[in-house]
Order: sequence, then structure tokens, then C-alpha cells
Amino acid sequence: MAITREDLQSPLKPTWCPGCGDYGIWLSVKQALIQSGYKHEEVCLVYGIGCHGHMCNTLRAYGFEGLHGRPIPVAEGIKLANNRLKVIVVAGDGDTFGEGLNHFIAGIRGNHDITLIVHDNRVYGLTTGQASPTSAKGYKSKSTPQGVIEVPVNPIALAIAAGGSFVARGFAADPKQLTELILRGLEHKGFAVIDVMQNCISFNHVNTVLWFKEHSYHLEDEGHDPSNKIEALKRALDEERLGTGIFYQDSRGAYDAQLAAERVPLVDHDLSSIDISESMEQFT
Ligand SMILES: Cc1ncc(C[n+]2csc(CCOP(=O)(O)OP(=O)(O)O)c2C)c(N)n1
Repeated sequence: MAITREDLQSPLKPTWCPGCGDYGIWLSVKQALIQSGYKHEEVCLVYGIGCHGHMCNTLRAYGFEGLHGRPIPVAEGIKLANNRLKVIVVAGDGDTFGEGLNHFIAGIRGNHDITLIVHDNRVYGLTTGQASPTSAKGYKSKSTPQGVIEVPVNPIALAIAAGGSFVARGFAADPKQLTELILRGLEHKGFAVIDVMQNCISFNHVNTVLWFKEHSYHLEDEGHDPSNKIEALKRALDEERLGTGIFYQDSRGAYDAQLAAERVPLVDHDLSSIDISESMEQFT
């Protein structure tokens, strides 16, 4: 049976700060799962460590919360072991563009069939407000009292340049568009990057909901064509006017679909003739 709102209902209440952008993303993930028509057992979510990762407590769905920076390789492993699953990564900007940046690029290059939702609040939220890789140059935080010296990572431009087959930006305060982007990402056969502009009400007093509203526009409203890579990159490099929607999409085929046809995913291996009793002895 397809997932219902009741299925996703967790007995645990969110602990995010009132006004946090995590609520809008949580709502959009739930809406997308309900609208997708997938069954509960067909979906697996992998969470990073951070405020965003607390979604594992508030969303009743199969999932795994691992190490900070490592949700992408965990998701790739799950997808390779059982490629019938729809695998979603819920990560932070620290997770994805700091500790896990190599995994972001490797995931894109491999075009693993995963939907990545980055809660990009431009700050390390859970550890109480240090600068993150997407904090603007000059951004003052407790870890950068004089202002950030480095230039920020531009997730959209980086994803397109690395060979991304689906590159989109959403906004936590626009759940209607974000739900649609997640659905499109889930349908996409390959690595779908959805970088979500998100406010952190407690620690980022620069990139507020109002700031994001004033600095963003819908790509669709300007007739953007997601098959035009050069135009997508041009728009991605504009850091003053932040487009939301799908920047770029192509259909080069996902990793698991390109593996040798005779490869049997781990989940379908016949284990009936394998005797593991000797290995289990140490646990008895
Ligand atoms: C390998 C490792 N490095 C650092 C940490 C400490 N740590 C936990 S959460 C976090 C930052 C989370 O920031 P982000 O990924 O942006 O998520 P947010 O809390 O903003 O949602 C850090 C640095 C850790 N748990 N593991």
C-alpha cells in the first residue's frame, strides 16, 4: 500500500527551534513521499549528523543515521545492495560541502540513483553556529570573529561542473515548489542534487527567510531551459540573484543501470547454502 500521512507520523516531536527552516523541508519530504505513491518498504532515507539529521526521529520511515559527512557513501552502498529501493539522503551544508565534499563529487560522477536534499543554512547549526563552507566571505561567526576569509562553495555551479545529471535549488519557505523538486528528483534516474536555501533562526542572522526571498526568483518564470548546460552554469554563478527550480537535467543513465547486466544485487543472492554458524559461535 502506498505511503500515507498516518504512516509517516512519528510519536516523537521535533526539537528544532521555532521558525527553523527544517520544518519546511520536513513537510516537503513528507508531501513528496505521500504523493510519490511508493510503499513504505520501497524507500530508505539516510541522514547526516546535524540539526537536519533529527528528521530521522520525526519521520516514521526506514532509514539510517550514520557519521557526519558520510551519508552519501552509505546511501550508495544501500542502493548497490538493493537497487529496487528509492534512496534519499537528508544532509546539511556542513555534511555535504565540508566533511563530505569528496563524496558529493564522487556521487555526482557515478550518477548513483539517489536523491540528495541539502539543508543549506550556510552555518553549522547543531554545533551552535560556526561558519560552514557555504557561509559568505566576510560572514562573522563564533569560529570566524573577523569574518570568513575563504570564498564560499557554490553548490549549484560545482554540481553542474562535476557532471551533475539533475541539479536543482529549492527554498525551505516554498514547500510547494520544494515538494515538486523532490518528486522530480525521485523520478530522475541518477544523482539528483537539491540544494535547499534554509534559514537558521538561532545562528545565521544574515541569511534570513526575508533575505532569501529578496535574493531569489523562480527559474521557470524566466523561461529557463534545464537542458541548456551553459545557461544553467551562467545562472548558477550569479550569487546575487538565486534561481530556484531545476538548473540542469540530462538522462545519461544511473550507475546501477550501467553495471554489467548479469550482476545480481546483494539482496537477491541465494544464502540458503551458506553456513555461518562457525562465525556466529563467538557471539554465543
Ligand atoms: C567527523 C565529525 N566531525 C565533526 C563533527 C561535529 N559536528 C556535528 S554536527 C556538525 C555540524 C553540522 O552542520 P550541518 O551539516 O550544516 O548541519 P545543521 O546542523 O546545520 O543542520 C559538526 C561539525 C562530527 N560529529 N563528526
